[in-house]
Amino acid sequence: MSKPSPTDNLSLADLAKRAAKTFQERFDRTASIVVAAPGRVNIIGEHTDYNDGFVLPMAIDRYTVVAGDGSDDGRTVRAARICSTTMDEEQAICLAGEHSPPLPTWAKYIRGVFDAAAEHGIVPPVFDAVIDSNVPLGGGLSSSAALEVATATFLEEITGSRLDPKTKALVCQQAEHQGAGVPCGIMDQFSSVLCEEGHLMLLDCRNQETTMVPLADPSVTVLIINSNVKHELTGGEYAERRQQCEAAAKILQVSALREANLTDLENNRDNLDDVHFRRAQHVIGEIERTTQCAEAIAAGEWKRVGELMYGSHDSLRDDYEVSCKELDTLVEAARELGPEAGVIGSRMTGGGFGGCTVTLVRTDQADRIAEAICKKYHEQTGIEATAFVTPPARGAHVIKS
Ligand code: GAF
Repeated sequence: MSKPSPTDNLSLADLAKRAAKTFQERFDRTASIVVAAPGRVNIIGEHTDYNDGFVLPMAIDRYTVVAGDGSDDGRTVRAARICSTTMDEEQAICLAGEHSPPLPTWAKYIRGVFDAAAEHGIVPPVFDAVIDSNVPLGGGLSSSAALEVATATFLEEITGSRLDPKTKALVCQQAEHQGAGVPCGIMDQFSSVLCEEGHLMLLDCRNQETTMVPLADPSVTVLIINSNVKHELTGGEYAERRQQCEAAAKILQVSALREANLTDLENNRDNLDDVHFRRAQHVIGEIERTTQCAEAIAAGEWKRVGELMYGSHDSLRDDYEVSCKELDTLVEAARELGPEAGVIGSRMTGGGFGGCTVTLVRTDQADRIAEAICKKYHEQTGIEATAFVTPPARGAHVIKS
């Protein structure tokens, strides 16, 4: 594996211990509550969630941990003191009402969860907390969803009030909308809350029903490779894609692209411009690929899984235009190695414009494959990629209470 970051190999137990120790050092008492929420990787079903489609993510064994304790130090402003080790920063975040001066982004996500949870009657007492994480930041592995869901799990624990898991995920999605101003779909927060160890989660984003798909073949492993680039572009690309999908759905006279099929699209070729046609073609095709891929994984039809993953990547690159040269380089390196070298399939994962690829590989070849892809990537781009393998991990949970 190439260049692990210092926290890459940290187990959840060690991460939790580290957060609790930092809490003790900073606040001079024991953390009474420790909770964790994972990042996610999406195996297939990209940019389908906000089109009422299917997605097939799993939780990764990289977590955000919150260690904290209620505080009765009589502070006059009702604010939580929160120390982020990842950001190396501490903020007093008001539990409600106006906050001045403006908060940094990571704290806005937390404040967003306070606000959204309050709408469901969950209002915490004043508390102190430390946040620690080994979810790579900005890598398309949902570090922000992990932060939101860990915060919501902490609020549940400190108040003793439980949210229904789907409501909890929606509370966290609302926090993301407010915190980052990105009109994201439901995949990331649902994954962090609901995913189960050993399973992929087929999520129907129309009715929010989940089907757990076991990833039970020990000879198959999930390899994540971080391109270590994040193209900022104008920042509005995600919202623009979403608007284009809505406009295409309108022209096709359906409430969401989930309701259309490729024949409807073909019949409307003259009514859609090239861009809207291609955006809709990606989404409609991707929704179909996702359910097919879940079936192929359950049946152990790995050749088919590979075809669907490459099909997804090509469509994201050509029709949806959310890939980039670095992600394409990683996927092409995997594709060139092929099944003889133990590669099942590969694609970009997450929103795009940088971040990670997900590659299904034969377990006994994982190290060699990661090394070969990272080497090729470095030769072609001059950038060091970072690779790790992960089993499908457990969703948000309480470690100590
Ligand atoms: C981001 C969003 F947050 C998700 O909702 C999803 O749309 C994804 O991009 C693309 O599949 O992670």
